[in-house]
Amino acid sequence: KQCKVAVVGAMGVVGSEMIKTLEQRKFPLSELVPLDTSENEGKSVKFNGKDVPVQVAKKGAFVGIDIAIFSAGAGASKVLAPMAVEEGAIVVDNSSEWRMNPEVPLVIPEVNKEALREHKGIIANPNCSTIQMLVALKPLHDLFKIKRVVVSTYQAISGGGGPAIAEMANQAKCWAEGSPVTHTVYPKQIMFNVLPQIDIFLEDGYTKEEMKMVHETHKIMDPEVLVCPTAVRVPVFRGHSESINIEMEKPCTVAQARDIFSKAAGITLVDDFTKLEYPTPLEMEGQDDVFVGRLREDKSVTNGLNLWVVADNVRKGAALNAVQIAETLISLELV
Ligand code: 2RA
Repeated sequence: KQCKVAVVGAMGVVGSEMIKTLEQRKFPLSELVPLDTSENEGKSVKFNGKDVPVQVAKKGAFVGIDIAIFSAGAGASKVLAPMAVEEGAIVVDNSSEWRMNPEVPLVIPEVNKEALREHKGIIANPNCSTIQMLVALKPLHDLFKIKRVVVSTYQAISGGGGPAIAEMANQAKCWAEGSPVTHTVYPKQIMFNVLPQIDIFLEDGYTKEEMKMVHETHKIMDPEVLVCPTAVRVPVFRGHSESINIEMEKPCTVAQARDIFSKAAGITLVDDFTKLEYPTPLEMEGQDDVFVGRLREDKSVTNGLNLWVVADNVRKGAALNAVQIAETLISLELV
């Protein structure tokens, strides 16, 4: 089936990556409709070598659209996603707006694609840090049942979009020139620094980003898995890394885990410390897979394992996962 696909937020970091991903994966498109705010009207995006004009995302823009992939922020999704559904489109939304709505499937195709069958028009794309963690953990959970996860993230600034990328680039420029280094996007200087805060703090001292990892794991994989997260912003442009410690019900050796990861969908194992082989965000940038390495037995608990998981947050953490959801809707004949 050929689909008419709209990308909402087409001029943003993730929207641009979505368009690139649709092109690279040869998505069965009858037409691409890039949508954005009125400020971007008149601009165009490149798709398959042609300039496609950007239209305004507003009432009426979704008539005739089969699938609308949104990455325009929660505020825009709240208003525009129901409008798009009313006009006949299926929405795949990358914002946080609909993720925990019980009527909305929250999907990582490698983990829970069957949830798509329950959709009522809107499907949510999980948060980047949850996506790469669960792609890695699902094959182990299926075989050994994970009881508890302790995760610390090392998240790239591109998770904050274009202004965050510009802020760190500008900080590097100012530092090199000897000018004062300022910040407005992040609460403190990010260049040469590490910030243990992503998104706002909640009353109990956890951040919203941390609690997304807890709630989304429960919705997507298993409500019984205990998750203890710490989310940290690091001065990396692209690619989130995660140090993950798990406790399982059944024993799993490092050799078994390596074998499972080497066969799992969407995962590349990079794990040979004798050759200094482990994944890093710089090396994995632009790639589709979730990369797993540094596998070690946790000798301090029964059935414990440590792993290091890296993925391109703009790609698998956002654009690619959304495009894969759209591809799966077609393969399951849900469009
Ligand atoms: C971040 N989780 O990395 C966000 C992006 N969705 O800031």
